[in-house]
Amino acid sequence: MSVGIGGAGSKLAVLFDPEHSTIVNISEVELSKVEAKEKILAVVHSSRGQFRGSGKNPIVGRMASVTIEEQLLNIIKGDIVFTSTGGGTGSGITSVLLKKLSEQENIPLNDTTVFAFILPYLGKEPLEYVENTIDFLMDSVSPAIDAGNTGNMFLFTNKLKFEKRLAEADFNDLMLSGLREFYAIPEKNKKMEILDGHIDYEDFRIYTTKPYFNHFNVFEYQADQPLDKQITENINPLLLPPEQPIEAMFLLEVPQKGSASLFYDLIDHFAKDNVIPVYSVLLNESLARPRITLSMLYSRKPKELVDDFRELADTMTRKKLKKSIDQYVKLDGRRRSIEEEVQMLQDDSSTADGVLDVLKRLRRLR
Ligand SMILES: Nc1nc2c(ncn2[C@@H]2O[C@H](COP(=O)(O)OP(=O)(O)OP(=O)(O)O)[C@@H](O)[C@H]2O)c(=O)[nH]1
Ligand SMILES: [Mg+2]
Repeated sequence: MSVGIGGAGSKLAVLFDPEHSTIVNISEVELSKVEAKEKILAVVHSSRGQFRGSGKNPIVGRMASVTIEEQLLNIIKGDIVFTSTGGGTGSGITSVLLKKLSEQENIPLNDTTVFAFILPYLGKEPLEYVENTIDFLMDSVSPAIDAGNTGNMFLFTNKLKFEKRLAEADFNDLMLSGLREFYAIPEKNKKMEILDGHIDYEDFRIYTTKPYFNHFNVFEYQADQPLDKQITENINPLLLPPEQPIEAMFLLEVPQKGSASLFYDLIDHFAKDNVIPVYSVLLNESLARPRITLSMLYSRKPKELVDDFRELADTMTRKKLKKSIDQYVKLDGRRRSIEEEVQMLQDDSSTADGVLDVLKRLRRLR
């Protein structure tokens, strides 16, 4: 089952699992626009009545979570939660959930929650989204990773959406078709002929309950190209780039049984860094070439992760400050050239006094 919190989270949760999705928002309008199995309105009042959005303010999201956090903590057990890190509702409510999870003693394997975060594209999205993301990663994701009480975390980025100018719905489909392929690994193992290894639902579940960032991709295996190069070239552009993997999982689908031994190349690749992947090789005669679904788990200090964001936020803040100074304070500290000075005087006085002024000023300027 999937749970979506806030605007982006709700749309993605429903796309990922239309039959079993729950969406959460403080905005009735946003809730009504998405078709979901269950809808939860987080009630939060101001003097003007129920909030219709947080106005990009995570404090409002956190206030709203008070009425629903117990209910939500139960619902998210064993599920995947989608939220943007930039909006106020999603990041505010999710920050409370992450804090509560971090404080728990022992979370049984089957109750562990996977998180999919959507990060804004630096430089193309409003400063508030970038600042909220920095706070969310530092104050909520980092302690949650340290506590080890969550499952995998996917760090999606809107970079490609802006670079390729994709329609939001098309981009969401793209993001989720990849994620669905990763989640299809145990199902494929159940249905297709296994040639080597095995990943059943339990193996898959154990892998996704580990508290690391998950970077995955699907690509065709080019037998004539070095594997290291192929792996580097097939970094998923919809996710933040991975670090050195701690664990890995792959599914190799081959069109003929004779190609099954290609998987040893993958094992060798990861063994160089002492990583022993969970894997399976399946026969898929509908393919023209072998195909790999590869996932790597890595750990990265969120501090490093946010450095890029912070640098950009600083630049954006400076630009914003400069803009408001330019708008409200007219400071003309520039010295005029003599020609400009003469021109100005000629413009505002053609009288004899004016000519005298010109002469006086010219002397002063010299
Ligand atoms: N990929 C993708 N990103 C989205 C989508 N909708 C919003 N976003 C991104 O999500 C961030 C804004 O967060 P929202 O989820 O809309 O905000 P919210 O959690 O509802 O919080 P409010 O500020 O209260 O509206 C920005 O970075 C948007 O680019 C979507 O459908 N797909
Ligand atoms: Mg919203």
